[in-house]
Amino acid sequence: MRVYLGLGSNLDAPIEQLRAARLAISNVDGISEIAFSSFYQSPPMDAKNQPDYINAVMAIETNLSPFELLATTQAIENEQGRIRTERWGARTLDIDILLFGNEILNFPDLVIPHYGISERAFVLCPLFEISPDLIIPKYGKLADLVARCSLDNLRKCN
Ligand code: A4P
Ligand code: MG
Repeated sequence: MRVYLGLGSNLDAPIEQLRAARLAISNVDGISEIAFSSFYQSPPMDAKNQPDYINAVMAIETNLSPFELLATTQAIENEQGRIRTERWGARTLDIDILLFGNEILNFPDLVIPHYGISERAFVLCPLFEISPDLIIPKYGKLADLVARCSLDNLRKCN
């Protein structure tokens, strides 16, 4: 199954956090990396007094189920020192499952496509960079979503 993961960090050397996460994810049995986007910097959404985020998107091929994958990505978040204090608080590593093939899942603890995918520039731009032709279940063509989204505060780092 082709899966897209959104990675984000705004603490403790964010680019290094994302590089470490990429390695950890690629090393999981049942996961192989297909593509990894550039890094993108942006201010935190709706939160003040937090450092800027670095975000990236990773495409993988996996034979894990959606919930196995969620458990795996949460374990990697925990290994990289994330402490969940407040929702939307600053974090060393956040891994969101953006897309799982063409599946639509609506469980309390797993919503796919990820609920922010259609409007967040820091998700849409790296996704477009690695898979410009994607059609997103429920939301339509990725290219149309990118065209509608404000890119004002997003900066490509490399
Ligand atoms: N969950 C449900 N669906 C999913 C999914 N598709 N992938 C559940 C991953 N997790 C999913 O997540 C809370 C719960 O969401 C999990 O227990 C899981 O069962 P969390 O990672 O513990 O908490 P969170 O990340 O603080 O909440 P949430 O809702 O994931 O926040 P977001 O939407 O990820 O936003 N600004 C910039 N510039 N860049 C960012 O990356 N990120 C956030 C966090 C805020 N502002 C940001 C950024
Ligand atoms: Mg999250």
